[in-house]
Amino acid sequence: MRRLLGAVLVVAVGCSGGTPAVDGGTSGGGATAGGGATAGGGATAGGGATAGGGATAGGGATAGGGATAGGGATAGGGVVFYDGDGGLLSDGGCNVRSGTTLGVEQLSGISAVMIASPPGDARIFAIAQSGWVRLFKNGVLQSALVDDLSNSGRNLTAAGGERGLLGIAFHPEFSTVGSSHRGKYYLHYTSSSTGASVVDEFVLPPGADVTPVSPGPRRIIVVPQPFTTNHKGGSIEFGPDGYLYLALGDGGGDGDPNDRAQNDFDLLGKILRLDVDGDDFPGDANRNYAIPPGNPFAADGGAPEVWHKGLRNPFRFSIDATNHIYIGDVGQSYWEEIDAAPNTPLLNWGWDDREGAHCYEPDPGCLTAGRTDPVVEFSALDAGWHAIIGGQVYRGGCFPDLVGRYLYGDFAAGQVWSFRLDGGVATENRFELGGVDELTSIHETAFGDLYLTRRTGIFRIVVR
Ligand SMILES: [Ca+2]
Ligand SMILES: [Ca+2]
Ligand SMILES: [Ca+2]
Repeated sequence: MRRLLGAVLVVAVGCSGGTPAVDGGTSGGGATAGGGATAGGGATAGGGATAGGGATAGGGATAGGGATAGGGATAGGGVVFYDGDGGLLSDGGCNVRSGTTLGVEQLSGISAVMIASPPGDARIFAIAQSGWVRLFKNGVLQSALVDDLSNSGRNLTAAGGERGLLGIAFHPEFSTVGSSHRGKYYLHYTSSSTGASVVDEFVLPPGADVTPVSPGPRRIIVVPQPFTTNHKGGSIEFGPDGYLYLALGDGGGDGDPNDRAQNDFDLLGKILRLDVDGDDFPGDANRNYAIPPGNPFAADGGAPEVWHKGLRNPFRFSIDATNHIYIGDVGQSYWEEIDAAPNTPLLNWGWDDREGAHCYEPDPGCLTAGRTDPVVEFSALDAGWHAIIGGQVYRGGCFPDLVGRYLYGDFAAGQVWSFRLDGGVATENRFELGGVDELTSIHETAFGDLYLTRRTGIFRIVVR
Protein backbone atom coordinates (compact mmCIF):
# COMPACT_ATOMS: atom_id res chain seq x y z
CA MET A 1 0.00 0.00 0.00
CA ARG A 2 2.66 2.43 0.92
CA ARG A 3 4.47 2.16 -2.30
CA LEU A 4 2.22 5.03 -3.26
CA LEU A 5 3.35 6.84 -0.22
CA GLY A 6 5.19 9.27 -2.30
CA ALA A 7 1.92 10.15 -3.87
CA VAL A 8 0.70 11.40 -0.56
CA LEU A 9 3.50 13.80 -0.48
CA VAL A 10 2.52 16.92 -2.22
CA VAL A 11 -0.53 19.00 -2.62
CA ALA A 12 -1.74 18.50 -6.10
CA VAL A 13 -4.00 20.13 -8.54
CA GLY A 14 -5.83 16.99 -9.32
CA CYS A 15 -6.31 15.62 -12.74
CA SER A 16 -9.98 15.32 -12.00
CA GLY A 17 -11.27 18.77 -12.13
CA GLY A 18 -8.60 21.18 -11.19
CA THR A 19 -9.32 21.62 -7.54
CA PRO A 20 -6.44 21.22 -5.16
CA ALA A 21 -6.44 17.74 -3.81
CA VAL A 22 -4.17 15.58 -1.89
CA ASP A 23 -3.84 12.13 -3.26
CA GLY A 24 -4.53 10.92 0.18
CA GLY A 25 -5.89 7.51 -0.41
CA THR A 26 -2.58 5.99 0.36
CA SER A 27 -1.89 7.60 3.63
CA GLY A 28 -3.12 4.65 5.55
CA GLY A 29 -5.22 4.58 8.60
CA GLY A 30 -4.99 7.47 10.90
CA ALA A 31 -2.28 9.21 9.03
CA THR A 32 -3.56 12.69 9.33
CA ALA A 33 -3.54 14.45 12.58
CA GLY A 34 -6.74 16.28 13.08
CA GLY A 35 -5.41 18.67 15.62
CA GLY A 36 -3.74 17.32 18.63
CA ALA A 37 -1.95 14.52 16.96
CA THR A 38 -0.37 12.05 19.21
CA ALA A 39 3.08 10.95 18.41
CA GLY A 40 2.69 7.27 17.97
CA GLY A 41 4.82 5.42 20.38
CA GLY A 42 6.36 3.62 17.52
CA ALA A 43 8.68 6.43 16.74
CA THR A 44 11.97 4.71 16.84
CA ALA A 45 15.20 6.32 17.64
CA GLY A 46 17.70 5.39 15.04
CA GLY A 47 21.27 6.01 15.92
CA GLY A 48 20.85 6.99 19.47
CA ALA A 49 18.06 9.46 19.08
CA THR A 50 15.63 9.40 21.92
CA ALA A 51 12.12 9.42 20.66
CA GLY A 52 9.86 10.36 23.46
CA GLY A 53 7.01 8.27 22.24
CA GLY A 54 3.53 9.30 23.04
CA ALA A 55 4.04 12.99 23.34
CA THR A 56 0.84 14.82 22.76
CA ALA A 57 0.41 17.68 20.47
CA GLY A 58 0.10 21.11 21.87
CA GLY A 59 -2.81 22.35 19.98
CA GLY A 60 -1.28 23.35 16.75
CA ALA A 61 -1.76 26.43 14.77
CA THR A 62 -3.36 29.46 16.17
CA ALA A 63 -3.95 31.84 13.41
CA GLY A 64 -2.82 35.12 14.71
CA GLY A 65 -4.87 37.23 12.45
CA GLY A 66 -2.81 37.00 9.36
CA ALA A 67 0.13 38.92 10.68
CA THR A 68 -0.41 42.27 9.18
CA ALA A 69 2.14 44.84 9.87
CA GLY A 70 0.15 47.31 11.78
CA GLY A 71 0.19 48.66 15.22
CA GLY A 72 3.16 50.89 15.40
CA ALA A 73 5.45 48.75 13.40
CA THR A 74 8.54 50.67 12.49
CA ALA A 75 10.64 48.12 10.87
CA GLY A 76 12.30 50.25 8.30
CA GLY A 77 11.41 47.92 5.50
CA GLY A 78 11.94 44.79 7.46
CA VAL A 79 9.55 41.97 8.06
CA VAL A 80 7.21 42.83 10.85
CA PHE A 81 5.06 40.43 12.79
CA TYR A 82 3.50 40.06 16.10
CA ASP A 83 4.75 37.05 17.93
CA GLY A 84 1.38 36.12 19.26
CA ASP A 85 1.93 37.97 22.50
CA GLY A 86 2.08 41.50 21.25
CA GLY A 87 5.79 41.58 20.71
CA LEU A 88 7.09 43.31 17.65
CA LEU A 89 9.36 41.33 15.40
CA SER A 90 11.39 42.50 12.47
CA ASP A 91 14.54 41.61 10.66
CA GLY A 92 16.38 44.16 12.68
CA GLY A 93 15.29 42.91 16.03
CA CYS A 94 12.67 41.05 17.94
CA ASN A 95 11.45 40.35 21.37
CA VAL A 96 13.93 37.69 22.34
CA ARG A 97 12.10 34.90 24.03
CA SER A 98 13.64 32.10 26.03
CA GLY A 99 12.19 28.66 26.27
CA THR A 100 11.49 25.72 24.06
CA THR A 101 7.71 25.51 23.97
CA LEU A 102 6.90 25.92 20.31
CA GLY A 103 3.86 27.28 18.60
CA VAL A 104 2.99 28.64 15.21
CA GLU A 105 1.36 31.83 14.02
CA GLN A 106 -0.27 32.06 10.66
CA LEU A 107 1.13 34.42 8.09
CA SER A 108 -1.30 33.59 5.33
CA GLY A 109 -3.95 31.13 4.28
CA ILE A 110 -2.50 30.66 0.83
CA SER A 111 -1.40 27.18 -0.12
CA ALA A 112 2.35 27.14 -0.65
CA VAL A 113 4.90 24.34 -0.72
CA MET A 114 7.90 26.36 0.45
CA ILE A 115 9.11 29.79 1.53
CA ALA A 116 12.60 31.25 1.33
CA SER A 117 14.25 34.64 1.18
CA PRO A 118 17.38 36.01 -0.45
CA PRO A 119 20.49 36.72 1.60
CA GLY A 120 20.18 39.99 3.45
CA ASP A 121 16.68 40.57 2.11
CA ALA A 122 13.67 40.89 4.41
CA ARG A 123 11.15 39.88 1.78
CA ILE A 124 9.74 36.37 2.08
CA PHE A 125 9.10 34.49 -1.12
CA ALA A 126 6.54 31.71 -1.30
CA ILE A 127 6.09 29.18 -4.06
CA ALA A 128 3.09 27.05 -4.95
CA GLN A 129 3.17 23.72 -6.67
CA SER A 130 0.85 25.17 -9.31
CA GLY A 131 3.68 27.41 -10.45
CA TRP A 132 3.44 30.86 -8.92
CA VAL A 133 5.97 32.77 -6.85
CA ARG A 134 4.64 35.46 -4.50
CA LEU A 135 6.19 37.55 -1.78
CA PHE A 136 5.47 39.16 1.53
CA LYS A 137 6.73 42.60 2.44
CA ASN A 138 6.36 43.70 6.02
CA GLY A 139 4.26 40.64 6.53
CA VAL A 140 1.79 41.62 3.84
CA LEU A 141 1.18 39.39 0.86
CA GLN A 142 1.74 41.35 -2.34
CA SER A 143 -0.93 41.04 -4.97
CA ALA A 144 1.37 40.97 -7.97
CA LEU A 145 3.06 37.68 -8.71
CA VAL A 146 6.84 37.60 -8.67
CA ASP A 147 6.60 34.97 -11.34
CA ASP A 148 4.20 32.37 -12.63
CA LEU A 149 5.48 29.34 -14.48
CA SER A 150 2.01 28.16 -15.37
CA ASN A 151 0.76 31.40 -16.90
CA SER A 152 2.20 34.63 -18.25
CA GLY A 153 2.83 32.90 -21.49
CA ARG A 154 5.43 30.70 -19.87
CA ASN A 155 3.40 27.53 -19.55
CA LEU A 156 6.46 25.82 -18.16
CA THR A 157 5.01 23.59 -15.48
CA ALA A 158 1.76 21.86 -14.63
CA ALA A 159 1.04 20.60 -11.15
CA GLY A 160 -0.27 17.14 -10.57
CA GLY A 161 0.58 14.44 -8.08
CA GLU A 162 4.16 15.11 -7.10
CA ARG A 163 4.91 17.34 -10.06
CA GLY A 164 4.91 21.10 -10.49
CA LEU A 165 7.01 23.84 -8.92
CA LEU A 166 8.85 22.24 -6.01
CA GLY A 167 11.86 24.34 -4.97
CA ILE A 168 13.36 27.84 -4.94
CA ALA A 169 16.84 29.13 -4.12
CA PHE A 170 18.59 32.48 -4.35
CA HIS A 171 22.05 33.13 -5.67
CA PRO A 172 24.47 33.88 -2.80
CA GLU A 173 25.14 37.23 -4.49
CA PHE A 174 21.45 38.01 -5.05
CA SER A 175 21.74 41.15 -2.92
CA THR A 176 25.31 42.08 -3.76
CA VAL A 177 25.48 45.52 -5.34
CA GLY A 178 27.64 45.44 -8.44
CA SER A 179 27.63 41.66 -8.80
CA SER A 180 26.68 40.19 -12.16
CA HIS A 181 24.66 37.65 -10.16
CA ARG A 182 22.51 40.23 -8.45
CA GLY A 183 18.84 39.33 -8.50
CA LYS A 184 19.30 35.76 -9.70
CA TYR A 185 16.98 33.11 -8.33
CA TYR A 186 16.37 29.52 -9.30
CA LEU A 187 13.24 27.44 -9.60
CA HIS A 188 13.06 23.65 -9.69
CA TYR A 189 9.99 22.26 -11.43
CA THR A 190 8.76 19.50 -13.66
CA SER A 191 8.21 20.39 -17.28
CA SER A 192 4.62 20.63 -18.45
CA SER A 193 5.57 19.28 -21.85
CA THR A 194 7.98 16.46 -21.06
CA GLY A 195 7.73 15.78 -17.31
CA ALA A 196 11.48 16.30 -17.04
CA SER A 197 12.99 17.86 -13.92
CA VAL A 198 14.18 21.36 -14.75
CA VAL A 199 16.07 24.10 -12.95
CA ASP A 200 15.90 27.56 -14.52
CA GLU A 201 17.54 30.84 -13.54
CA PHE A 202 15.44 34.01 -13.37
CA VAL A 203 16.46 37.59 -12.65
CA LEU A 204 14.52 39.95 -10.40
CA PRO A 205 15.77 43.49 -11.03
CA PRO A 206 16.94 45.49 -8.00
CA GLY A 207 14.00 47.02 -6.21
CA ALA A 208 11.46 45.12 -8.28
CA ASP A 209 8.89 42.68 -6.97
CA VAL A 210 7.91 41.23 -10.33
CA THR A 211 10.10 39.30 -12.72
CA PRO A 212 9.92 40.62 -16.29
CA VAL A 213 8.55 38.00 -18.65
CA SER A 214 11.18 38.94 -21.19
CA PRO A 215 13.89 37.88 -21.44
CA GLY A 216 12.94 34.39 -20.46
CA PRO A 217 14.79 32.27 -17.96
CA ARG A 218 18.22 30.78 -18.48
CA ARG A 219 18.04 27.01 -18.40
CA ILE A 220 20.43 25.40 -15.91
CA ILE A 221 19.69 21.69 -16.17
CA VAL A 222 17.16 19.27 -17.60
CA VAL A 223 16.97 15.75 -16.18
CA PRO A 224 14.66 13.44 -18.12
CA GLN A 225 11.96 11.69 -16.08
CA PRO A 226 10.79 8.92 -18.40
CA PHE A 227 9.47 6.52 -15.78
CA THR A 228 6.58 7.63 -13.58
CA THR A 229 5.01 10.77 -12.18
CA ASN A 230 6.32 10.45 -8.63
CA HIS A 231 9.59 10.74 -6.67
CA LYS A 232 10.81 13.98 -8.21
CA GLY A 233 12.62 15.31 -5.15
CA GLY A 234 12.11 19.03 -4.77
CA SER A 235 14.48 21.19 -2.77
CA ILE A 236 17.32 23.19 -4.23
CA GLU A 237 19.83 24.95 -1.96
CA PHE A 238 23.06 26.84 -2.24
CA GLY A 239 25.65 25.46 0.15
CA PRO A 240 28.20 27.53 2.06
CA ASP A 241 30.55 26.60 -0.81
CA GLY A 242 28.45 28.67 -3.23
CA TYR A 243 27.35 25.69 -5.31
CA LEU A 244 23.77 24.76 -6.10
CA TYR A 245 22.53 21.44 -4.73
CA LEU A 246 19.57 19.70 -6.34
CA ALA A 247 17.80 16.70 -4.82
CA LEU A 248 16.22 14.21 -7.20
CA GLY A 249 14.20 11.12 -6.33
CA ASP A 250 14.68 7.73 -7.93
CA GLY A 251 12.22 8.54 -10.70
CA GLY A 252 9.35 6.64 -9.17
CA GLY A 253 7.89 3.21 -9.13
CA ASP A 254 8.06 0.54 -6.50
CA GLY A 255 11.45 -0.37 -5.06
CA ASP A 256 13.49 1.65 -7.58
CA PRO A 257 12.75 -0.84 -10.36
CA ASN A 258 15.85 -0.09 -12.38
CA ASP A 259 18.09 0.51 -9.37
CA ARG A 260 18.92 4.03 -10.44
CA ALA A 261 19.68 5.38 -6.96
CA GLN A 262 22.82 3.21 -6.71
CA ASN A 263 23.85 3.75 -10.35
CA ASP A 264 26.63 6.34 -10.40
CA PHE A 265 25.91 7.20 -14.03
CA ASP A 266 22.23 7.99 -13.44
CA LEU A 267 21.19 11.39 -12.08
CA LEU A 268 18.07 10.04 -10.38
CA GLY A 269 18.11 9.08 -6.71
CA LYS A 270 20.93 11.59 -6.16
CA ILE A 271 21.89 14.94 -4.83
CA LEU A 272 23.64 16.88 -7.58
CA ARG A 273 26.11 19.71 -7.09
CA LEU A 274 26.45 22.36 -9.80
CA ASP A 275 28.38 25.58 -10.34
CA VAL A 276 25.71 27.75 -11.93
CA ASP A 277 28.20 30.53 -12.66
CA GLY A 278 29.96 28.56 -15.39
CA ASP A 279 29.24 26.33 -18.37
CA ASP A 280 31.40 23.29 -19.01
CA PHE A 281 29.05 22.16 -21.78
CA PRO A 282 28.91 25.00 -24.31
CA GLY A 283 27.41 22.73 -26.95
CA ASP A 284 24.60 21.46 -24.73
CA ALA A 285 21.59 23.74 -24.19
CA ASN A 286 20.32 21.55 -21.36
CA ARG A 287 23.54 21.67 -19.30
CA ASN A 288 24.47 25.23 -18.46
CA TYR A 289 26.71 24.86 -15.44
CA ALA A 290 30.24 23.94 -14.53
CA ILE A 291 31.27 20.87 -12.57
CA PRO A 292 32.72 21.85 -9.19
CA PRO A 293 36.22 20.41 -8.90
CA GLY A 294 35.44 18.41 -5.78
CA ASN A 295 32.59 16.40 -7.27
CA PRO A 296 33.41 12.69 -6.86
CA PHE A 297 33.01 11.87 -10.55
CA ALA A 298 34.30 15.17 -11.92
CA ALA A 299 36.91 13.29 -13.95
CA ASP A 300 35.31 9.89 -14.55
CA GLY A 301 33.63 6.92 -12.93
CA GLY A 302 30.11 8.31 -12.93
CA ALA A 303 28.00 11.31 -13.82
CA PRO A 304 30.04 14.41 -12.97
CA GLU A 305 27.03 16.17 -11.42
CA VAL A 306 26.58 13.51 -8.72
CA TRP A 307 27.36 14.55 -5.13
CA HIS A 308 25.43 12.01 -3.00
CA LYS A 309 23.67 8.80 -3.98
CA GLY A 310 21.22 6.25 -2.63
CA LEU A 311 18.07 8.37 -2.17
CA ARG A 312 14.45 7.45 -2.80
CA ASN A 313 12.63 10.75 -2.66
CA PRO A 314 14.53 13.53 -0.88
CA PHE A 315 11.67 16.00 -1.21
CA ARG A 316 13.15 18.38 1.38
CA PHE A 317 16.78 18.81 2.40
CA SER A 318 18.91 21.65 3.73
CA ILE A 319 22.55 22.52 4.25
CA ASP A 320 23.29 24.24 7.52
CA ALA A 321 25.73 27.11 7.93
CA THR A 322 28.05 24.56 9.58
CA ASN A 323 28.07 22.68 6.24
CA HIS A 324 26.12 19.73 7.59
CA ILE A 325 23.49 18.33 5.26
CA TYR A 326 20.10 17.17 6.52
CA ILE A 327 17.86 15.14 4.22
CA GLY A 328 14.33 13.91 4.70
CA ASP A 329 14.11 10.81 2.50
CA VAL A 330 10.58 9.56 2.00
CA GLY A 331 10.41 5.83 2.61
CA GLN A 332 8.84 2.95 0.74
CA SER A 333 6.73 0.79 2.98
CA TYR A 334 8.00 0.95 6.52
CA TRP A 335 10.52 3.64 7.38
CA GLU A 336 10.67 7.41 7.09
CA GLU A 337 14.16 8.76 7.68
CA ILE A 338 16.27 11.82 8.37
CA ASP A 339 19.82 11.59 7.08
CA ALA A 340 22.37 14.00 8.49
CA ALA A 341 26.16 14.31 8.28
CA PRO A 342 28.96 16.69 7.40
CA ASN A 343 28.44 17.52 3.74
CA THR A 344 31.31 15.46 2.31
CA PRO A 345 31.34 13.98 -1.20
CA LEU A 346 29.81 10.69 -2.31
CA LEU A 347 27.86 9.80 0.78
CA ASN A 348 25.70 6.78 0.01
CA TRP A 349 22.37 7.04 1.83
CA GLY A 350 21.55 3.41 1.18
CA TRP A 351 18.43 3.19 -0.99
CA ASP A 352 17.42 0.74 -2.28
CA ASP A 353 19.70 -1.65 -0.51
CA ARG A 354 18.47 -0.05 2.70
CA GLU A 355 15.20 1.49 3.80
CA GLY A 356 15.96 3.43 6.92
CA ALA A 357 18.33 1.33 9.00
CA HIS A 358 16.96 -1.93 7.59
CA CYS A 359 17.57 -4.18 4.63
CA TYR A 360 15.25 -3.54 1.71
CA GLU A 361 16.66 -5.25 -1.39
CA PRO A 362 17.24 -8.00 -0.71
CA ASP A 363 15.87 -8.52 2.76
CA PRO A 364 17.73 -10.11 4.43
CA GLY A 365 21.19 -9.98 2.97
CA CYS A 366 21.40 -6.44 1.57
CA LEU A 367 24.65 -4.60 1.03
CA THR A 368 25.63 -2.48 4.00
CA ALA A 369 29.27 -1.52 3.39
CA GLY A 370 29.67 2.18 2.70
CA ARG A 371 25.99 2.92 3.27
CA THR A 372 25.15 5.62 5.81
CA ASP A 373 22.07 4.87 7.87
CA PRO A 374 19.74 7.66 9.05
CA VAL A 375 20.10 9.44 12.37
CA VAL A 376 16.35 9.24 12.96
CA GLU A 377 13.70 6.97 11.54
CA PHE A 378 9.97 6.71 12.08
CA SER A 379 7.81 3.70 11.45
CA ALA A 380 5.04 4.08 8.93
CA LEU A 381 3.10 1.27 10.51
CA ASP A 382 3.42 2.27 14.15
CA ALA A 383 3.93 6.03 14.08
CA GLY A 384 1.80 6.85 11.07
CA TRP A 385 4.58 8.68 9.29
CA HIS A 386 4.22 8.38 5.55
CA ALA A 387 5.97 11.33 3.93
CA ILE A 388 8.77 12.84 5.97
CA ILE A 389 9.50 16.53 5.52
CA GLY A 390 13.12 17.46 6.11
CA GLY A 391 13.44 20.85 7.75
CA GLN A 392 16.14 23.20 8.84
CA VAL A 393 18.39 24.09 11.74
CA TYR A 394 17.23 27.19 13.58
CA ARG A 395 19.82 29.97 13.29
CA GLY A 396 17.66 32.96 14.13
CA GLY A 397 18.15 35.55 16.81
CA CYS A 398 14.71 35.55 18.41
CA PHE A 399 14.65 32.24 20.23
CA PRO A 400 18.07 31.49 21.73
CA ASP A 401 17.08 28.11 23.16
CA LEU A 402 16.26 26.84 19.69
CA VAL A 403 19.59 27.74 18.11
CA GLY A 404 21.24 24.69 16.63
CA ARG A 405 18.13 22.55 16.82
CA TYR A 406 16.99 20.81 13.63
CA LEU A 407 13.24 20.81 13.03
CA TYR A 408 11.51 18.33 10.75
CA GLY A 409 8.11 16.72 10.39
CA ASP A 410 5.74 14.56 8.41
CA PHE A 411 3.05 15.40 5.88
CA ALA A 412 0.70 12.64 6.92
CA ALA A 413 1.27 12.52 10.68
CA GLY A 414 0.98 16.29 10.96
CA GLN A 415 3.79 16.56 13.47
CA VAL A 416 6.99 18.51 13.96
CA TRP A 417 9.90 17.07 15.93
CA SER A 418 13.41 18.32 16.56
CA PHE A 419 16.87 17.16 17.59
CA ARG A 420 20.42 18.36 17.88
CA LEU A 421 23.08 16.68 15.80
CA ASP A 422 25.99 15.95 18.11
CA GLY A 423 28.92 13.83 17.02
CA GLY A 424 26.90 12.30 14.21
CA VAL A 425 24.07 11.34 16.54
CA ALA A 426 20.60 12.86 16.86
CA THR A 427 20.33 13.86 20.51
CA GLU A 428 17.35 15.25 22.40
CA ASN A 429 14.99 14.08 19.67
CA ARG A 430 11.56 15.22 20.76
CA PHE A 431 8.02 15.98 19.73
CA GLU A 432 7.36 19.69 19.22
CA LEU A 433 4.05 20.32 17.46
CA GLY A 434 0.98 18.45 16.30
CA GLY A 435 -1.98 19.39 14.20
CA VAL A 436 0.19 20.50 11.32
CA ASP A 437 -1.12 18.01 8.83
CA GLU A 438 -0.32 18.38 5.14
CA LEU A 439 3.04 19.83 6.04
CA THR A 440 5.14 20.49 2.94
CA SER A 441 8.22 22.36 4.18
CA ILE A 442 10.05 23.86 7.13
CA HIS A 443 12.43 26.50 5.88
CA GLU A 444 14.33 29.56 7.02
CA THR A 445 14.35 33.19 6.03
CA ALA A 446 17.51 35.19 5.50
CA PHE A 447 17.47 36.00 9.20
CA GLY A 448 17.19 32.44 10.41
CA ASP A 449 13.52 32.51 11.29
CA LEU A 450 11.71 29.28 10.52
CA TYR A 451 8.44 28.98 8.67
CA LEU A 452 6.42 25.96 7.78
CA THR A 453 4.08 25.55 4.86
CA ARG A 454 0.97 23.46 4.83
CA ARG A 455 -1.74 23.02 2.31
CA THR A 456 -3.77 25.40 4.45
CA GLY A 457 -1.29 28.20 4.83
CA ILE A 458 2.05 29.59 5.80
CA PHE A 459 3.05 29.68 9.46
CA ARG A 460 5.93 31.11 11.43
CA ILE A 461 7.41 28.91 14.14
CA VAL A 462 7.62 30.78 17.45
CA VAL A 463 8.42 30.14 21.08
CA ARG A 464 5.44 30.71 23.34
CA1 LIG B 1 15.28 -2.11 -6.94
CA1 LIG C 1 25.68 24.58 -22.02
CA1 LIG D 1 18.61 5.80 3.50
